[in-house]
Amino acid sequence: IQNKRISYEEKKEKISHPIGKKLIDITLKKKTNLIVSADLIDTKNILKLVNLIGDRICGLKLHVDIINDFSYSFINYLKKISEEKNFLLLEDRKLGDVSSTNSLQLHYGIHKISSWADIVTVHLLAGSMSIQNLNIPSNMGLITISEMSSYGKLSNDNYIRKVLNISLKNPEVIGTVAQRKVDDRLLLFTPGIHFYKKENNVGNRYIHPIQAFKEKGSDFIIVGKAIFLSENPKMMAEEYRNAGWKAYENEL
Ligand code: 5BU
Repeated sequence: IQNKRISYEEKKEKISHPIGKKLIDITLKKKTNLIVSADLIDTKNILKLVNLIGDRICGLKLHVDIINDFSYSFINYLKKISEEKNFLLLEDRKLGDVSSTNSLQLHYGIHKISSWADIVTVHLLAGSMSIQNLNIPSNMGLITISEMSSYGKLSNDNYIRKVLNISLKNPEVIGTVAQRKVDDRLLLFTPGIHFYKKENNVGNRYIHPIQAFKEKGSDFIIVGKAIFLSENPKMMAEEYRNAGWKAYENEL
């Protein structure tokens, strides 16, 4: 029987960026490919969630610009928990401007993303040079967005192919978001995950973790509302973690 996908161990050999390797190490150590998207607007609720799910995730994804009471004590505390519980911090900033502006948005303003985030998401609408000369720390990685999960996304095959090519050529890119299999040298992140919902009423589309691994060749599932809106986020996180891990193992 032929292997249908390469293992995390093999993938780690193909990834050169330290944060990509670190993410894989965490995944192997904690046996979880689950990234939780904490789309909550109060630090108290984010920290409450993190205390419940921290042991079960390899990464916590934030939209830091939605937080009403953002502060550095919050970030420092979150950073501390992320080190204790061993997960990475992803800021889903979706930068999309020219390089000089992307750089300002990464390093300055209230959030100073580059001072704490392990990984930041970027659109490449402005072209390959938009992610050059960003002056990010060597232990910070980029995730490009090739193809979103939403209904009516504007990316076509040609656009997606170009984003993937740029992603492969830029050493600061650790992976991408796409709804299809990508080169083994990129980590593939899959948002839009839900056990039974197919879509929500505002255009996001969902697939089961099994589909993510079997059909899309995913490496990491990103789950938001299915976990943080549930009655029991701890239990739900464990269920998505198990489902993601089983779905990965089934593909080997
Ligand atoms: P949800 O509650 O599981 O739908 O949250 C999904 C999260 O992933 C949310 O923070 C989105 O901004 C994010 N997302 C997405 O849904 N689809 C995409 O293609 C990308 C990000 Br890129």
